[in-house]
Amino acid sequence: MFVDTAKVYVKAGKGGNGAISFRHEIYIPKGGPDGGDGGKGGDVVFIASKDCDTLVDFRFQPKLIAEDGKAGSGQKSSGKSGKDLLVEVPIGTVVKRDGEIIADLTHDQERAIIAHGGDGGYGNWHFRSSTRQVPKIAELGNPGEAFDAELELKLLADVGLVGFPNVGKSTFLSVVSNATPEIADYPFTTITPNLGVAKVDDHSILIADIPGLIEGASEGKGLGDRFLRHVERTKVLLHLIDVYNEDAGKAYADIRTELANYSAELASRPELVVLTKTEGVDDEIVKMQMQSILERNPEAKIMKISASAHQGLAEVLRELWQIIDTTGEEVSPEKENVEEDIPVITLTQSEQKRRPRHERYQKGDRNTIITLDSASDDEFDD
Ligand SMILES: Nc1nc2c(ncn2[C@@H]2O[C@H](COP(=O)(O)OP(=O)(O)OP(=O)(O)O)[C@@H](O)[C@H]2O)c(=O)[nH]1
Ligand SMILES: [Mg+2]
Repeated sequence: MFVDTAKVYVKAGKGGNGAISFRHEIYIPKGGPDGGDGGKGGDVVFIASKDCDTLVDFRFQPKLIAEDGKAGSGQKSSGKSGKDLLVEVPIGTVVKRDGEIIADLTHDQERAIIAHGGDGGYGNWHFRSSTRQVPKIAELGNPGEAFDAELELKLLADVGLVGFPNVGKSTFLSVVSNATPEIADYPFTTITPNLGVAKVDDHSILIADIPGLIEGASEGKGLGDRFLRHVERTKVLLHLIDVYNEDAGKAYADIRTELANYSAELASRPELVVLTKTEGVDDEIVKMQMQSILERNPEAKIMKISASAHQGLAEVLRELWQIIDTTGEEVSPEKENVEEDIPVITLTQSEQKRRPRHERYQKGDRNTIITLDSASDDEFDD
């Protein structure tokens, strides 16, 4: 099952509590405090993996909970840190918290900490001083971050195939790449996106095939525009139009309208237009259809192919490579946002954010100090 959105509850581990303990040793009647620190709670970490291609697992496992840190103990022993929970997600997974992007995993094995584990609390050993020789206080561990994370898969590819149903998008993908999409002579054969790698000269081009669009897709007609998210992050759109269409110009304009309704950014993506199924079609008809598209967009770059007769394919791939090559950096608006104004959660940043615990304690902004009222004075051998 191809699932491209999911909601999961993530909960990082709680930090372990600091210990309140005093040395008990024979011949040392007044053993000092020796309560160790609590261990850090485990993080929930996402790892992008090329072996994972859908978010379906999250439907069955909607709670991701990392291990708590262990409490400290006597003899200044620190508690063990909780284990991080490592979760594989498909490449192209965008993670949001309250609608804001907190991670965007675009490369194989890229990692992001989604929920940070809480710090462990200091044990009483840290609170000794010349005036406080019997510190009966220790810190509680901090809770780990916990929230509902929204996951969205947006495929990353060089080329996105768009067009009406049945124009030959999947056939094109199947003849130029290693992909084996379903192909049939009826609309909406493709109901989930397919990826394939095409090779031309010495270049590899990653192509995403999505279900066909129809007029009104942006209002939910047909399969709607929900699959357009999978071509949102491609560098070039390959717009396929059936040469047998009554009016190729209108077909072109209708799909352009749907793209524009979905996103202005997507509509301004570099584009190559291709007339399909042209084997055995009179050159005059091909020309007329091209002319009709040019009337809608005089700038359109139009080529013709026949996937079944393997005509014009290398030319189209070469042209696509040219555009990809001159487009430069990956088109990934969301990613740019992440870098510009949304703090990416990484270990280093989060660690920077954390003030040393003794500082927090001195500023008195922490109310998680536990006192050991119940710890009687016989803890401390008077
Ligand atoms: N004659 C001819 N038929 C083709 C060519 N390419 C595709 N077809 C036929 O067109 C029909 C639709 O092809 P698909 O590749 O499934 O079309 P699609 O655009 O992926 O369709 P959806 O997934 O429904 O959006 C099939 O019957 C194909 O065999 C071609 O070059 N020539
Ligand atoms: Mg298809």
